[in-house]
Amino acid sequence: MATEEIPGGSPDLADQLERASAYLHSGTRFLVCSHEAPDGDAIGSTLALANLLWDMGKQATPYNRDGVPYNFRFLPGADRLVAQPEGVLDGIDTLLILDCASLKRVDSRLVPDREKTRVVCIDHHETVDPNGPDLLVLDAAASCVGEILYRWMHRLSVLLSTPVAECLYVSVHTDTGGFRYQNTTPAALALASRLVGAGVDVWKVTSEVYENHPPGRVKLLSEVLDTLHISACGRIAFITVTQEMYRRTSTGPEMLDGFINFARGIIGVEVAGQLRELEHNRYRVSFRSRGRVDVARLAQKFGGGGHQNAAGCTIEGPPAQIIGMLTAKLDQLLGSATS
Ligand SMILES: [Mn+2]
Repeated sequence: MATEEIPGGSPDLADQLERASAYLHSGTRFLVCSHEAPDGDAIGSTLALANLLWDMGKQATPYNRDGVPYNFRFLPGADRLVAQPEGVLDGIDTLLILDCASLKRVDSRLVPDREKTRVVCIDHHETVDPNGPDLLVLDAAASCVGEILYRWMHRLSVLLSTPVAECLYVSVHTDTGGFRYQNTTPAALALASRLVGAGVDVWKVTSEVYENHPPGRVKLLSEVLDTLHISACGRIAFITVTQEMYRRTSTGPEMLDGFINFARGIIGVEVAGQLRELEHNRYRVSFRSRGRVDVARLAQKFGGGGHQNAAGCTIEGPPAQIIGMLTAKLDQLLGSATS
């Protein structure tokens, strides 16, 4: 069915999408990719755009170094997503990077020949890589990258198929936390309405995404919740995930989605952190803020980035030391936030 206008969308975005359309029309072989450890917006937008390109008769390869998480494998095109970097850039004239603006976060093993390959980033995060793409389409007001893609489709006057609508629905539903977060804007809800109108079976999609877990995930959750550490002031909570826990529960990092919300959902907690062991004494730290503390700024101090309410970085050291150090820094930030 035809797309319909949704509220919002800046003149800047319209201009950037116009330029992106020129890349789309002149390109013939596309690689569509997103950040490592993909979430629903990363996979949803990657597959929405791949399906759209296939519908347009283009050659397109969806790529993610970590593959498709188990709960998004039902999405149309998920079986065609490539997770091995060897040869994926061969013959590619246009590289489309979604939901992040840095090739480093996609896969450092992918090194495009910038003479032959045009790089377009479509993102809604405010942290931007200085070694930029040829074109950056950035709308920090967009609820998800899927929303930007929908606006793009509207400009292109392409039809919205049910498979593309399903992928976009996963983008907007997951990135708004099931329409709970601040980014649940009139545009996000209008987009959802259009997508359901285009044939998305809501319960089919949401039960696949949210109620389709292997038993190991629940056992892992039980172990992770045992590590809950709440600061003396009660406003900062951390959970820790180790490689040993994956081994005991036959799981992996792809099973962690949403665990941090248990820490954030505690009365009085302002900031939750999750330490995920990458290797001995090296942890990926994710932050979730209830709003007053800008965790993207904290993450940036450690070379990471993200949004005000959700950000991450990598820190070396034993967990107790990392938690102690971050708790002290967050105590300061919370002090200044309350004064
Ligand atoms: Mn996103």
